[in-house]
Amino acid sequence: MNKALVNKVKETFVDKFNTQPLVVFSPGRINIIGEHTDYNDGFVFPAAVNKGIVAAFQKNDSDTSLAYAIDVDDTLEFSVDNIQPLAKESWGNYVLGVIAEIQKKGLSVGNFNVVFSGNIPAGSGMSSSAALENSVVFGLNELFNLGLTREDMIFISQKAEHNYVGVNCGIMDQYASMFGIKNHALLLDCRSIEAQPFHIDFEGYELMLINTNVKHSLSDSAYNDRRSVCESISEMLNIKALRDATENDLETVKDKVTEENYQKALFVIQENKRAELASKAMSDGDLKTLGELIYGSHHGLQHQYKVSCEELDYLVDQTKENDHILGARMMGGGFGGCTINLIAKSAVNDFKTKISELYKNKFGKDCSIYSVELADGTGLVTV
Ligand code: GAF
Repeated sequence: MNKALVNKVKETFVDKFNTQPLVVFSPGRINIIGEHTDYNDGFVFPAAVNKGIVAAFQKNDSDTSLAYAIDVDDTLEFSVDNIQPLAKESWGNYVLGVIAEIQKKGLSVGNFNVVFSGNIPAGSGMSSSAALENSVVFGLNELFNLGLTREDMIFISQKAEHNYVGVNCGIMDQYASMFGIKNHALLLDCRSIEAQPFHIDFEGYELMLINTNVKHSLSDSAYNDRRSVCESISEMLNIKALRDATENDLETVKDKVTEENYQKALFVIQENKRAELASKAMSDGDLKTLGELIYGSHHGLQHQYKVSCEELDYLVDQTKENDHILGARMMGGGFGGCTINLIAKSAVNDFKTKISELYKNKFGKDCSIYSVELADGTGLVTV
């Protein structure tokens, strides 16, 4: 977490509202492997990072709430007694959606003021949305003593995203952001919502993100389409989710689905397996195998699930001839955002220079490169 960010949010709150706030930090996440498996009840391997959203809250005993987003310099005014969705793509839907979902549980919140700012690069695929939702539900839970558990909170955040933002996301992002553990990644079973923490120490290697700095606009609708395809094939197979299917099971409906959709379901089944194998490789300290699985994940996301894009594929392709990089793939929902790379620490500087130049020459724009630190999940900021 970034102290300057916390101070900025706190000071802005005090300037605006003349009272001391309760401050929450909620992190973004990376995902080592297991992409588009969460809404198929499968395995994912995310970790919370030290970039996120800081939110400062206080009750205001009035009939209006004010939410101010420093980063877009925009204020939203509303009453908790009349929560309605805003136009699509309004940042306020993340806030209002959480309030609506809290109210659906029969819990009541009063009016309040909140100020937000964050340092997760927009569109990077590091889930600023889950961080924002979690910061709101966590802050309101504290402020109004709602008695929600962390598990309750992640499902509230997820439903806010479904019902107010319009993305039928799985639970990975909200889970990682809420339950992150410093220096650990979490092998999460998205059916049981149980996770096994893995201490991440790759010795001479590290995880590096490269942001394409693009976000292609079809991402939300394509995401929901992919989810529907998975659900309809599960229904055909008479199972709860694709997590329950083997490749042989899928063969039995091959002639009832298009080749494209067959490949998508096959990807999910294979990606789920890769996530499990990755945890084994990590337990064995077998980074070579981990890297191969990561490349396999990208190949499937690009050619079978079809959620990659030219910029992501280019960044991954450039790593393939580099002996110091064991694996690279697109991360998150797709159509832009970051690649995640397993790279030798000794090679980071040279590769950064090289890839920055290549990317700029190819696409006429800069990529951004971040080293990640794995962090604790959502919590109160006490300093
Ligand atoms: C997005 C979603 F929000 C997650 O639930 C997950 O499905 C991910 O895309 C793909 O793995 O981040």
